[in-house]
Amino acid sequence: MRVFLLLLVLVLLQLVDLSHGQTKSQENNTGFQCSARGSYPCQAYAFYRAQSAEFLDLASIGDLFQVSRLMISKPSNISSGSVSSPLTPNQPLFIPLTCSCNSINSTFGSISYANISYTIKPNDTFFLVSTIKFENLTTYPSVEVVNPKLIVTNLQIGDNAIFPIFCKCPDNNTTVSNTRANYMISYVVQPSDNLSSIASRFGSQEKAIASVNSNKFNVYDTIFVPVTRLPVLSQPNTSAGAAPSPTPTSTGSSDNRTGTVRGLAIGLGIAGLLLILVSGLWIYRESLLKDRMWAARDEEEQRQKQGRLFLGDGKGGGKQKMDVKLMANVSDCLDKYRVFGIEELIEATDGFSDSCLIQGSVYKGTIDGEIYAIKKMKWNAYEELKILQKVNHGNLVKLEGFCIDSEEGNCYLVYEYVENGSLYTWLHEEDGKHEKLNWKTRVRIGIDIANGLQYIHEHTRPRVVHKDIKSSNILLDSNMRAKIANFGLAKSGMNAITMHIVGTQGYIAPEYLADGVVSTKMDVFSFGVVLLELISGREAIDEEGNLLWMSAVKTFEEVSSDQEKAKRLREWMDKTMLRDTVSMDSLLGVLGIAIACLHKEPSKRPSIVDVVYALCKSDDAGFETSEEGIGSPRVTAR
Ligand SMILES: *[C@@H]1O[C@H](CO)[C@@H](O)[C@H](O)[C@H]1NC(C)=O
Ligand SMILES: *[C@@H]1O[C@H](CO)[C@@H](O)[C@H](O)[C@H]1NC(C)=O
Ligand SMILES: *[C@@H]1O[C@H](CO)[C@@H](O)[C@H](O)[C@H]1NC(C)=O
Ligand SMILES: *[C@@H]1O[C@H](CO)[C@@H](O)[C@H](O)[C@H]1NC(C)=O
Ligand SMILES: *[C@@H]1O[C@H](CO)[C@@H](O)[C@H](O)[C@H]1NC(C)=O
Ligand SMILES: *[C@@H]1O[C@H](CO)[C@@H](O)[C@H](O)[C@H]1NC(C)=O
Ligand SMILES: *[C@@H]1O[C@H](CO)[C@@H](O)[C@H](O)[C@H]1NC(C)=O
Ligand SMILES: *[C@@H]1O[C@H](CO)[C@@H](O)[C@H](O)[C@H]1NC(C)=O
Ligand SMILES: *[C@@H]1O[C@H](CO)[C@@H](O)[C@H](O)[C@H]1NC(C)=O
Ligand SMILES: CC(=O)N[C@H]1CO[C@H](CO)[C@@H](O)[C@@H]1O
Repeated sequence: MRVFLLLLVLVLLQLVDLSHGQTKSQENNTGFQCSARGSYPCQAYAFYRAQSAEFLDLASIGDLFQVSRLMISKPSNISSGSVSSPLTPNQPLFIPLTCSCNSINSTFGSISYANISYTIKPNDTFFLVSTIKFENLTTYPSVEVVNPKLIVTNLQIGDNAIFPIFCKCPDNNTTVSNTRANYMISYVVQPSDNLSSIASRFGSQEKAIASVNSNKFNVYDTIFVPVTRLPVLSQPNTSAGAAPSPTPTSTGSSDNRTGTVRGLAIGLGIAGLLLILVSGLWIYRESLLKDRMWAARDEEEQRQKQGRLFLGDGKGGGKQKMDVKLMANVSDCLDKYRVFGIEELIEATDGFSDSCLIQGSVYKGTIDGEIYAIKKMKWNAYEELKILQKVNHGNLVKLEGFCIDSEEGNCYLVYEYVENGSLYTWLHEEDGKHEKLNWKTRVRIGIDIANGLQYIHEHTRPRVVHKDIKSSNILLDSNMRAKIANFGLAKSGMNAITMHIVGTQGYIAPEYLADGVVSTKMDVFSFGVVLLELISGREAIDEEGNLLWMSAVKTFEEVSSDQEKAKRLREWMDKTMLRDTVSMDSLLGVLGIAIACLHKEPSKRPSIVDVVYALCKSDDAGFETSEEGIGSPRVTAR
């Protein structure tokens, strides 16, 4: 070990030496400064190559960047038929990003990036995730800057970190061939590149690239390529190679002063990298050793902690009846979430006063200036906690922490506060506060819910079934993007049979009601009902107890002529949407999807993957609605 330490010191010394050199390498890049005036946020794109085996399909890359497969396939010139096919190594992709200018603190200033949240997995370090999974589209020093609360050397599996994917927004002065640039592509310089090859690959100009990047850049630096429109990538099957097609170069004088990739710099970069790798490994090894040593102790301590939590301050002596096992389970989550004190929550919610009540047993509370939604439960929070700690997706409501009040025997889950409340109130409450949603927004909401479901059905192991999808469990944020809430009934594991039927009348799939069969297809069914609510503006079950889905099936099932169907739909739909122009094709498309989801036979219902795909497609202007509506991204064939 001593020898190793000595080596490390030598290595560090050398590192210091290197960083005194002239080249500022990407490894030392904490991010790109921005000023929030005007152009932020904007639509941007990252150029990404499908590389490691883990990321050879659009679904896993989509999960990594928190976008749907279609949002990648469209700008990347991948036909919609092959979104499910595996990608070939080195296949080029454009990943859409929402680029914003984020203030770090007053001394540090603001840097521009796209927020990508990422859950730490075994063996992850900021360095490895930045350089391998995100392929150097960010750097670990920048990850450290935007995650001041995480300790680099002590990352826990399940921690949430923001990976700031570098991006930049063009301003009025950013031009390519005297035309204002519409997008900036974040691009990581490869060893074989030079400025002119990059410019021609993306249909930009050397001068334009030089004007928005610092004077020198090295291999594996992220640079920004301004373009007036996204170039068309040529995908493996349509042409010979995996390289993007060089789009015709715009004319423009080259500016050789800048942008030379220097061999020396590469050498230094790689040496530095190796050194950091070695020290990273060492730190990892150390922490591993430590972990083992502490594991036994921790266990003991945890047990004691549980005891303490359970017993409260000792006054609650009579509460031993509470489920000890449950408490033991909850303690698994202690280190992943903020544990709130009951006093904190009481203060935040004005003593759980009615004025803070959102709905049911959910209260709105402000803690340290942040607003949270606080759900009060009896001791049955464990299932929800267990499931929520596995999931992390923009279309699922995020759990921030919890609190256990042993005095009262209550458990509180503390969630992110979602500003605009539930979809149910927007659709069904006539309080004058809620403007009627237009069709475009409704379709977007449908796609968001489907994306959230796709995540829990397809990308969690074991799969999670929500079991209680309904409009009151769909929350809308300030941009009217939907998030699925309330995992209180959710189940992990598939095809279980339950005796104990739970769920909400009007949304429950028939096979579950009849036989208690739990499968992802029951969520698909309930989702179909939510689509019907979006189309019709009616409630899932009316005052006389008529089920919406039955009414829809009866109205539309037998009709084969499109004309007749359209006629009935015009009768049936939410008429408030007629204030805007609504595409009948789009309505019919979504109705068709809803009806398919409601098939009595679960195996005949589409999977949520098919639903996501069909929904995006059924929308005429699929591209615009499935994207953040900034600018109008277009894939232009030249
Ligand atoms: C980063 O680069 C700057 C200048 O290029 C240098 O002064 C600084 O020491 C470097 N920082 C690190 C952590 O290497
Ligand atoms: C990709 O773009 C090329 C034109 O460069 C076009 O011929 C081809 O059909 C496109 N491929 C797909 C899958 O859209
Ligand atoms: C990104 O995260 C920062 C804080 O972490 C927040 O201030 C900012 O609004 C977020 N931006 C987007 C586009 O979500
Ligand atoms: C993490 O690293 C250990 C040891 O290097 C290895 O055995 C294990 O398979 C790795 N785990 C994952 C998930 O890659
Ligand atoms: C990222 O950069 C490092 C050097 O800093 C390099 O070793 C690594 O291969 C790069 N990753 C990718 C995916 O190109
Ligand atoms: C501002 O942020 C930087 C980067 O995280 C940090 O080094 C610095 O200490 C912070 N300054 C203050 C005043 O918080
Ligand atoms: C950019 O130009 C547009 C219109 O041409 C103008 O409205 C906007 O204020 C300009 N922004 C800046 C930062 O100059
Ligand atoms: C644009 O360029 C003009 C002159 O070239 C300069 O005065 C102005 O500050 C620039 N604006 C921005 C937003 O960079
Ligand atoms: C840039 O690279 C291309 C091939 O990748 C080569 O043909 C060209 O000569 C290079 N230009 C310079 C200035 O090195
Ligand atoms: C349409 C087309 O060109 N398809 C080809 C895609 O690539 C496979 C394997 O390389 C060929 O077999 C297909 O014909």
